Amino acid sequence: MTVQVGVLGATGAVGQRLIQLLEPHPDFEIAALTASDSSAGHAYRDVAKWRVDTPIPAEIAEMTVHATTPEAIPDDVDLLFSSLPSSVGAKVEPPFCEAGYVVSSNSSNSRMAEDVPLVIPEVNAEHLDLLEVQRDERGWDGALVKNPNCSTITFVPTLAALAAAGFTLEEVHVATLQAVSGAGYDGVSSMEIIDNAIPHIGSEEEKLETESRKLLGTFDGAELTHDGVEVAASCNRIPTLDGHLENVWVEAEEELTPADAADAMAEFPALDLPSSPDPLIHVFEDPSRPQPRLDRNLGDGMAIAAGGIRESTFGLQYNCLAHNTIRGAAGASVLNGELLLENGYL
Ligand code: 11C
Repeated sequence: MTVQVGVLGATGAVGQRLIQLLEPHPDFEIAALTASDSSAGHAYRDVAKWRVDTPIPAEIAEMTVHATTPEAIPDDVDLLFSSLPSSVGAKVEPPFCEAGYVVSSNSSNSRMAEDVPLVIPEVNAEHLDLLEVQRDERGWDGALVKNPNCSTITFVPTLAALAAAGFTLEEVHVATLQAVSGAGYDGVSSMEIIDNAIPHIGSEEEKLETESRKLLGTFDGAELTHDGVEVAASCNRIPTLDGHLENVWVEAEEELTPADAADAMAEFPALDLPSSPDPLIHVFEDPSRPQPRLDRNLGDGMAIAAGGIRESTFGLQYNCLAHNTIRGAAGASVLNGELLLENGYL
């Protein structure tokens, strides 16, 4: 069965990545594109300012862009991928859900709402059932599922691997070195930050600290309990194009050796979904890997890379990396779409 899908916010940096990933997708077919009112009514090629690294698909180029309202979406569309600015997402996503659409959203609004599943399928697929609570509470025929922030997605799978191997995580410190594409078009043009690093990125640190505990939490069928692990984050923008690199320190209740951690990460399973890479986590022995330019495209940009796993005075220390606009954003939403399909929500 092919599901007809739409992309909300199709002209932005993540919207373009969504089109790049969805156009050849085995289960999804792009049937609608939306953008701001000023782009509506125009051919996509005329308003997209296409910047991703493969050519704009010919059929997509000719599609007419719609305004971002439920009335503008063709009736046969069942699933919407949203990469809207969060202030816009907060206003327009609920009406789409009310109108019966299932929305897989990368936008940061509502990520921490208690009845909105925040999902990385390999980590907490079972949280998707929170949609039953959401539908009861909100009376929606549709549904809203979120993926986390790109820098959260980079390190949480490594923590989940340690937890799955039986380690009880007590405290985590994470320092990020984030690529400029995380800031969208403005970020890419800010490559003039070369010879510089900026030790502040909006509300990024809070997102890593809160989203990680929600993702690692447990859902008992009625209520979600956030994990008790303490997380402290420090976020930095550096002049790389794509790929967020992170330094992580973990303290566990049990003794956790570098060999235990490497095994846990290497063995953490992928899922049988089209966009879940196998292996999910590549573990490097070379302490100078992973690096953004060398390793961001592992698993077609959907894998996590880890390395430099060592003992530190604080506990275990390692580095990890993910492609921020693929695994961390567009690919994350597509993967959640695949999970929604597998679980009968479409
Ligand atoms: C950045 N992580 O690199 C941000 C971009 O919450 O989805 C993504 C913001 C978000 O600037």
